[in-house]
Amino acid sequence: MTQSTDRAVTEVLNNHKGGSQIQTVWDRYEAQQPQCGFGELGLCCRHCMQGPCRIDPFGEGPDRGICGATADTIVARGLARAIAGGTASHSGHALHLVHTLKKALTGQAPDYAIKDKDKLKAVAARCGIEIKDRSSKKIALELVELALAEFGDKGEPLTWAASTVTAGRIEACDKLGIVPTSIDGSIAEVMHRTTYGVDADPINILLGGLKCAVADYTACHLATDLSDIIFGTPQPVISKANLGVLREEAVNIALHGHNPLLSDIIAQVASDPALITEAKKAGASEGLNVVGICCTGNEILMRHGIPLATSSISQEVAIMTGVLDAMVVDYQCIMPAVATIAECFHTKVITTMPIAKMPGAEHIPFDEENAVKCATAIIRQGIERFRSRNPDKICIPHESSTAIAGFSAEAIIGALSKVDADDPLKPLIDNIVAGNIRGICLFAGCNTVKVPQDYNYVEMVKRLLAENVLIMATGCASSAYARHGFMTSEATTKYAGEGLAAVLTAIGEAAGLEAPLPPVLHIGSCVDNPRAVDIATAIANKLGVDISKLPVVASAPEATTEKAVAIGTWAVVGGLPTHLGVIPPVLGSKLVAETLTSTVKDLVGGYFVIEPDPNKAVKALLAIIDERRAGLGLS
Ligand code: MSK
Repeated sequence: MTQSTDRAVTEVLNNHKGGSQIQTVWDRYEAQQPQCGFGELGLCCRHCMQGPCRIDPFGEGPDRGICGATADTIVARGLARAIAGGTASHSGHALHLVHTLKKALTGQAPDYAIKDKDKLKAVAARCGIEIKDRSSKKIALELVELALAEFGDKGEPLTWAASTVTAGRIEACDKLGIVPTSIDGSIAEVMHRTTYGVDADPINILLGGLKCAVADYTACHLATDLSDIIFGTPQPVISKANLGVLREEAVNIALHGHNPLLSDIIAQVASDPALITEAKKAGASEGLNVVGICCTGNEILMRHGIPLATSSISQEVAIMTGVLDAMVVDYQCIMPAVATIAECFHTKVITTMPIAKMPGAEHIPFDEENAVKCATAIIRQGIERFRSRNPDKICIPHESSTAIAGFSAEAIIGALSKVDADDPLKPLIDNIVAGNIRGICLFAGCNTVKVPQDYNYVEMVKRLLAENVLIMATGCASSAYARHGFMTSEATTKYAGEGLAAVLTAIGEAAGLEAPLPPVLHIGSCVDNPRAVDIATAIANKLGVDISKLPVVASAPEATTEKAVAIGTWAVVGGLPTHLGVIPPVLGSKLVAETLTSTVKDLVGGYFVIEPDPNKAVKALLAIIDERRAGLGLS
């Protein structure tokens, strides 16, 4: 199978100088074939030591596990646990930010501060905190306490969820009994109810999963808000994306993972003239070159314009260029294989978080109380490692695309306000009503070895843009579109339908760009998906309808992680029809599959569309958009 549609990735895979013993994610996938059919269908249960149990999907063998659990129960349990896993990741990410902001406010983490006071006030006001005549510090301290309460036993609906969605969403969740009152409590509840001998009702288990997904949304939104407060709310920025951003004459340091807490500080410290001089003295005539991988890459691209080297699935390939001097990782979506591949090159892999170590990597503990010192030490490791680079192993592809990123909800509203300062949403809504914008699609999620890298993303977006669907993207989806040149003004001219192109041109010119806005708006990392909900909620509230009525859909055509499962599930609860291009392990239960793709529609308005073929997926999404337009009385 073709590994990737990204020419830079295939160039390195075909020409790298690391030796024939190198195995990448695609080789290991081949080595795993054939994969377990029971696992693929979700019919394997290992929740107790009497197992593992497997249900025969053909009805010729066991139809129950040893405890008596049916296929429906086993599949529902597996899905709920995946949602809990994703939620735990986002909870940890968000809580880390809350603790750091608290330390900054109490003087324990002097390298952090409140960078965006307007965002602080806006978030605090939304959360019901008194703003008038109070200092930023007092407001922030109260916000921190409110945020901490979201993780514990709050006993009432979570503020970050309840204050950011339409009244209709709250009502729908209330009716189903899926309003969480604690982020971490929701995770614990799923783990409890899916352990041996607790919840055996598949529908009840699924409802627990939906509730946990709402907690995941809460954690994501909280993380986005706090990142913006501490590091600044992204604004449009022009940069480059793809492996061609690595430079032979510079010390190349890749920042990989998710949380901006370390990467943002490294991004700042990397412009220190003394460190640049050290790099030059080591022989790197172009000094330091910090690049991003995965969602840490998206965070520093959005806020600092730092080039994005590649996405999660091709993280090993960055090392195989032979010029990556250090790969610095925090947590999530980091393959342990990077340390193995690094043995074939000079790259130093540096882990930084106590919960995310890796055999073969060097661990430099990250300490927010000494963030700049820690970042400086890490950069020096990269400079030192540059000295042992082997010129015979260099294989840098030339491929890189211009990418305009930084479209936070505030940046989008800001651009629209240049068209109508009094009523910024009006131009967007007017054009949706007129059909110039047929609908909006949020692309989220990862890459997977099961699809040639980016293939589904690119195939789908070309067709949707031609049909005047405006695209927002996060996570590895945004990386795909950045690397394939969809985040440029030229892409609007090349791919957007007439109506969409006219709208993007008018906004771009009003905003002083003298060119159209890109047709794919990079709205952030995977934790930033709530930025799209903020836009949808604003549109829905202005129109006086629920989100579930809007011609807005979501797609994760190459989903991989448990985090993607959690995000997809809250998108459904949020009222968005959500396409998955990879079949999740639920087909072993007709009941669960039908509930997720059909029954849930009547309950929350959103539902999953499972379609591996990108062309059929586009047709399905366009039909849904048109159905929703008709529901609003729009042609
Ligand atoms: S990095 S969760 S592979 S989007 Fe956020 Fe990409 Fe998916 Fe990780």
